[in-house]
Amino acid sequence: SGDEKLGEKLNYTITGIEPGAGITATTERALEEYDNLDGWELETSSTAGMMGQLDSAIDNEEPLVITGWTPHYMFEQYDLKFLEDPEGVYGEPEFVHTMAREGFESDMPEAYAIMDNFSWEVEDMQGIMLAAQDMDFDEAASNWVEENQDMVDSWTEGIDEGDGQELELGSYPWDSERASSAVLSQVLSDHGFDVTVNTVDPSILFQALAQGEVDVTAAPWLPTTQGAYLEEYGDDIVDMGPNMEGTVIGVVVPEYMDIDSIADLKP
Ligand code: PBE
Repeated sequence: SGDEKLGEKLNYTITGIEPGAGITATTERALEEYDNLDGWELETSSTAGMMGQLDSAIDNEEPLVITGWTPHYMFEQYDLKFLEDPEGVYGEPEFVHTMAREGFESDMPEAYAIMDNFSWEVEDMQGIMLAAQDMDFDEAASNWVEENQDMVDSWTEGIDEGDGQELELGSYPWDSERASSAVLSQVLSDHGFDVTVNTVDPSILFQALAQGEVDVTAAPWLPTTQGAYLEEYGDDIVDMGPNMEGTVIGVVVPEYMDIDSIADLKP
C-alpha cells in the first residue's frame, strides 16, 4: 500500500526527538533492520521541535513520520497511529521501572520502602501530563495527590517519617517523567525527606545510579527503550521492578496517511 512518492515528499526523513532518548537509539536500529528504510534517515531535534512539525503537518494535512510514544498528549491532541513493526524492533508494550543505587535501601530504608510501594497506571500519569499543559507539573501533581489520597496512602502507610534526610531523585527531561517525579517529590517531601530532582539524559542517569550519585529513580522504560543501559550498568544498580505497565514506543504517523506499517516506507 501507500504512495510511491511518499519517501520523496518526506525527504526520506523520520522526524525524531533528542539524541539521548532511547527511542532515538531504537529508531537508528530500525533504520538498520528494515531493508526498505535504506536511504532513510532520522532527524533528531527536540520533543518540542518535533511536536511543532507535527502540528504544522496536521494543519496542512501533509505527511510526516515521527518517533512517537505513549503516554503523551500527542495522542489526545491529534489523530495518530503507530505503524506496525513486523521486525519487532520496538518490542512489546513496556514497563517503567524503579531503580536505586547500591546501599540506598540500608541507608534510607523508609524512603526505599515508599519507592518500592510506588505503583500507578498509565491513566494517572497521563492525567497529570494533560493537566500540566495549563499549569506547572508541581501544581498538577499536587492536585493529583489530593484526588488520589488513598493510593498515596497505600505507598506510605506504616512507614516512619524521614527526618529531613537528603534524597536525590533521578529523572528524565520528558513530560512522562516530569509527572512521576513531581508526584514522588511531593509524596517524599510530605513524608519528611529533603528531595532534589536531578533531571538528566538516560545515559547520565544510569551512570549516576551505578556510581551512587543519584539515590533512586522511577524513570527507566524497559525492556526495550533503556535496555542497553540496563545491560551496561545493571550489575551496579538495584532494579526494584515495574511501577507502571503499558508504555509504547514506535514510529507514528497521522491517521490520514495511507500506510500501516514501517515496511510501507519505500526506499
Ligand atoms: N521517551 C519518554 C524516553 C523515555 C521516556 C520515550 C521519550 C526515551 O528514552 O525514549
